[in-house]
Amino acid sequence: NTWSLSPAPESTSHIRIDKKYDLFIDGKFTPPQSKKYFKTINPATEEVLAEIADANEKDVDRAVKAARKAYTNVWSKMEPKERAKYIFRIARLLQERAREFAVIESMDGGKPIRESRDFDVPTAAAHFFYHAGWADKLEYAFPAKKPKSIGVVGQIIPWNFPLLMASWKIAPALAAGNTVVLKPAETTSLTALKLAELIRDSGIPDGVVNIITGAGETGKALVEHPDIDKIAFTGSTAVGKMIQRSLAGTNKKLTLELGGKAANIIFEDAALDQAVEGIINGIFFNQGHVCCAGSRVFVQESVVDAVTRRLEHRMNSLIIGDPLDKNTDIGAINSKGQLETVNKYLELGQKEGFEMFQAGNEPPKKGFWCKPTLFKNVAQSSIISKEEIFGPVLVMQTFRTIDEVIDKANNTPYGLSAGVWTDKGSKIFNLTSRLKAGVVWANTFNKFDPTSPFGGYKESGFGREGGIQGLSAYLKFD
Ligand code: TXE
Repeated sequence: NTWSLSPAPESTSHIRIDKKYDLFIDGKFTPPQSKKYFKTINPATEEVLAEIADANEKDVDRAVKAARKAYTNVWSKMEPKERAKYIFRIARLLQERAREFAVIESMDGGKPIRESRDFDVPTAAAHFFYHAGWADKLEYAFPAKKPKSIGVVGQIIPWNFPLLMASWKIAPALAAGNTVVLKPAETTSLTALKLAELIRDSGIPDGVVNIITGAGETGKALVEHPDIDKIAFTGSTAVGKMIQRSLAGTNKKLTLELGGKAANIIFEDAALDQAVEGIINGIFFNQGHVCCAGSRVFVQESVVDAVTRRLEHRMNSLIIGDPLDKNTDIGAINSKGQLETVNKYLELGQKEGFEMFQAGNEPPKKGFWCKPTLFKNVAQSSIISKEEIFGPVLVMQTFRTIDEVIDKANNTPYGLSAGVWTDKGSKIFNLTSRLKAGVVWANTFNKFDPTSPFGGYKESGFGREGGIQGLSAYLKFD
């Protein structure tokens, strides 16, 4: 990993989490006019970590006004190379404070420290570095198109990659010359608020980035605010559709990154041990709280026994437990509500009559946990093979021919990602052009890079994040 970090600390005693967090508006932390706060808990222990301000419509209005003022008076007038310096500084500060961010991300969201330390935080820093580079080169990125900033951007993000999603949203918006009001998800606001502190420390002008906290009502107020020029949303397909409906008839721009039900396809000629690692990474990374998770595995009939044997063996070695333990593979489910959703699908899968295999050690008594789960020989028509579960639950199906597996893989309302495991390059090219997915990984899975655009088709949304395509979503060309 190019952005490698020092190991996570054994003790978390020097990690500062305040008792109470206010809203970050116009460069300062300010109490909510609502006077309300809600609690954020550690899903691995159920302990309260902090109280978080619950922004109401007036608070949203204050944040949008601050962003507008900063856009008009400062940010849109600033030399692009100056803007670049601030984005670069944010990246550097994030690298310097990487340990703190990794620990808090794992405490607030439940993900294993190995993942927050080696993936979330370094990839977030990489996004700021990458976009700092674009800020003064927009005319080279879009020759003859006269790129211009859009204005004030409202951004709403989910709880599965809180810091990383904040960086995917904020970095390109700033590089393109916009100002931002961002709302993190209510169960995981802490690293976004820590990022607010860091952004303030970068010296960026007040009001360029505003971070407001709250639940769906706060998000709704942001979407509906008349002085927002663009909304960027990552979250559930249901809320994405609501936002799309509420913006109909307005001039606001919109990009949506929604759910998925990705196919991970294993051919008989694949290196099976590697493919099994790819299946494990595809579905158990971040407890399966991943929009592009390889939640449907398709195994060619001739190798189904060999793959199942290896997969079960590998699943048995996974360690569930304390997210701050460096040996942990499967951390806590993000919230009680999400655990209930996942459990509902486990019951449904068994009721539908499919054989269920669960592995791993007994999880701790307190907290929200789900053992890594495999449903075998699942029918195409079943609910568990159709709906996004968003937990560590894998659904296995079989196939004989390429055409059959393409039909099955595309038989979903989603179209975010897919994986192909084979020794034959020709098969890879055949599949990548015929699978209706925004990203297709070959002999790997869940690989992300700021230079590569990410996004979906169909009910997985529209617009791209990352690369030149992601940058263009924050520009206008008229
Ligand atoms: O998502 P929501 P939830 C899927 C996943 C999961 C399900 C429900 O299947 O089980 O969605 O998760 C804000 N106007 N994904 O209910 O509600 C909310 O505060 C504006 C897939 O937690 O979509 C949060 O900041 N904003 C997904 C953000 O939307 C609103 C990631 C996402 O929460 C709003 C998350 C409203 N009316 C869940 N209501 C992915 N694609 O990665 C809520 N929000």
